[in-house]
Amino acid sequence: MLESLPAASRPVDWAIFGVPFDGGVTYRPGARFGPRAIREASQYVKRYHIEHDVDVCEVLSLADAGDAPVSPYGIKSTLDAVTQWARKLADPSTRLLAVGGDHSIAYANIRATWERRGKPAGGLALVHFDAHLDTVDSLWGEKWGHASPFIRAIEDGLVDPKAMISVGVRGPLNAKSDLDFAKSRGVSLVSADEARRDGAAALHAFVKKLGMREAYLTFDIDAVDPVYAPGTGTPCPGGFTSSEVLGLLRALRGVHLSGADVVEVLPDRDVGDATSLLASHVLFEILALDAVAKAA
Ligand SMILES: [Mn+2]
Repeated sequence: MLESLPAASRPVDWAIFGVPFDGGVTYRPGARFGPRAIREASQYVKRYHIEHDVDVCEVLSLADAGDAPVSPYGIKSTLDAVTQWARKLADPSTRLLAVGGDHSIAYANIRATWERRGKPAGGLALVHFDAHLDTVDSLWGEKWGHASPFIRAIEDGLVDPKAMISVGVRGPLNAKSDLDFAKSRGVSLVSADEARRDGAAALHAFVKKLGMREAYLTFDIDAVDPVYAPGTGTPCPGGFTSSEVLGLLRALRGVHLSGADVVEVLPDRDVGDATSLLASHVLFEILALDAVAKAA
């Protein structure tokens, strides 16, 4: 019955919300202004996806849920406040798409998503696009920064490392041992070089292995080369072009998404809104993946 109503009249499939917080950064601040820049850039994103042959807004009911509450003075207090707020958003079946903010905020959306999807034992499967692994135990005595969301999520049982794939990782690193945690827990690592060679095949195989199991998608814009996404806080050369990364996202066709985030857009360092515009298209690609899965 509901399906016969226009998408906008149905319960919300995806609540999209901003998390204007950058208290977790190690280098350049400013990602707190990401949500408003991405909202602005998203005005020029249209609804029909050519490659997936799907009208995203016809299939999905979407809502901008505004911004989550944050405290610029506290990382953990912000993550707790965002989790608590996101936990109760919209319909219980509504999935959450968080727009950062720095990558520390992924933990809050992952926790809220894990709870809303029925606290799956062993944690959520995770698709992770990033130049960095973000599994640093602590920096300057702080355990909740943007370098640490996935070590915390794995420790807390919210993410299943054996069902986690990190795509776009590249160096230089502080030490070879920076990779140890992810490797020891069984995370699949696809470096930027490997992804450029056969990333689509690796993602396709990952989706096939998941089958009906849902996955959360976390997308750090610094997976993309700073030439294409200059507006970010910890840029690393050797990343994907816009076209490459959009192709990799499309290679996830068939995935069942539990939730997602797009983070680390820093508008003050952007050039011609290229980074915000790309981020808004990444949001569209994520929604299109869900639309095509639902339409299938
Ligand atoms: Mn990151």
